Amino acid sequence: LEEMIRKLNINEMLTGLAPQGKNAKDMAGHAFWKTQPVPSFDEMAGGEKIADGPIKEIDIEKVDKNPSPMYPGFEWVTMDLEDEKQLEEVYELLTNHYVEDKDATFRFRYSPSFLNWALKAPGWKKEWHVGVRATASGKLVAFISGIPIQLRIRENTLNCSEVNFLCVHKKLRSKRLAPVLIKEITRRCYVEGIFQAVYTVGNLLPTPFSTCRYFHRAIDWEKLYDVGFSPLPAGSTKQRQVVRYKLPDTTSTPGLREMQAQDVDATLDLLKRYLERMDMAQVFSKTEFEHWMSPKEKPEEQVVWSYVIEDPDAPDKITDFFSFYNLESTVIGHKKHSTVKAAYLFYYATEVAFEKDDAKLKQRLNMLVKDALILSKKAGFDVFNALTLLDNPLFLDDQKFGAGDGSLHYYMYNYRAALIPGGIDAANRA
Ligand code: MYA
Repeated sequence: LEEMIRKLNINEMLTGLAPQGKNAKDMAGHAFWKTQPVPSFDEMAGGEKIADGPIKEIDIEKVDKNPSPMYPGFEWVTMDLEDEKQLEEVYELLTNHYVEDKDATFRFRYSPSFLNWALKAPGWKKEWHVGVRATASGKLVAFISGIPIQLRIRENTLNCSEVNFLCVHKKLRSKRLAPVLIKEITRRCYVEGIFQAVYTVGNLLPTPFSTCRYFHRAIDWEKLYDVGFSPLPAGSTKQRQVVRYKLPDTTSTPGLREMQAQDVDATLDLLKRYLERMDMAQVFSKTEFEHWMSPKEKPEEQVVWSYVIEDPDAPDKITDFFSFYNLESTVIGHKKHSTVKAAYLFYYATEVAFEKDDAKLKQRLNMLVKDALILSKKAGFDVFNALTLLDNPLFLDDQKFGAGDGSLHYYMYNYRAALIPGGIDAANRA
């Protein structure tokens, strides 16, 4: 992996873009995005030299008080996600129409408890859960959402919204409804005095300031093979693959246990210090940390798993922390398996990161992530996913993660941000 990353031109690696004006006409082809306060491809070819800052001033007095007109036959609706029925409607829409892989084999299946977690984060606003209904049937046919977050990009901390779950019913695609939804969530953010947003998209749009690659680690290789997720490598056998991904029954890090309420202060302190090493990170309040790392659902609806390492020599001292969350995917049209259960590596932190000893950090992370894999297996996951962010490149190869074919591009709305190196570079940043 290190080899592969070094060979790539840094700009191309980060954004998938070829600089020197080659993308200029692509920008002109974006009828909607070329009208929006986002940097052009050409501007971003400036790479890491760009000065961070807002693109335009917004005069809150001039922001429309009402939504723009909706297409005839459809109407705006503010979804009330405290109402289980409406939460279920969003779940249904996403389950049938949200993101698929490029071969349409898998589609994300965010559970209602996941949506509760992701859309009702501390400070959430009902007005930022925007739907479109067909007037005659009342059916929910489109959705977009935002939640308020504090985001630090290098030395600047912004109050912004994180926009997610943009979805248009398959029958209404390519009718320019997405730009209407994006303009409406923008208006609703402006109304609240929020003038910047962050969002991630698999597709390339104008213009990412960072890009990560997805990596996958098989837990139940045979199932992943059955559903067409994992190929059988040439020269290998099924049996050999199963052996390759076998994991021990028990974890090995001394002092590892589930995170509990009394660990929150120490763990948040550790995570904050760890994230300071990064160019960009969400700034968590205690309430947010509690929400994201320890939601309180029934066990069968569990979304996030969080663990800490309590120093065996100094009880109450938390030296490490890791978490992962549950996001299933529907296996489209498969006879035997209806879903793949994926664990996504979420936040983690370790005191070892402050010792500035890469070899030691690599060793520690490998131990922690191996335990995370073991715990995810116990919890019934089929695959464990991670992106090339934080210090992840230090363990991906050793823990038998393989590169997926998906990338995740990071975007800001109404903010210009110099490119943020991902992968190996980020790991060496501290
Ligand atoms: S990413 C997940 C997006 N959802 C899916 O992929 C689910 C499956 N697909 C669909 O539901 C539809 O295909 C969607 C597009 C709804 C994606 N982000 O209506 P159209 C541009 C931004 O004819 P449709 C997530 O949720 C496209 O380039 N723009 O297309 C984060 C073209 O513009 P241009 C997108 O296929 C969302 C125009 O829309 C995306 O029927 C962040 C075509 O419109 C996309 N994912 O519908 C949103 N896909 O001509 C931005 C297409 O210029 C938030 N387009 O190229 C910005 C911040 C707003 C708040 C600001 C506050 C200050």
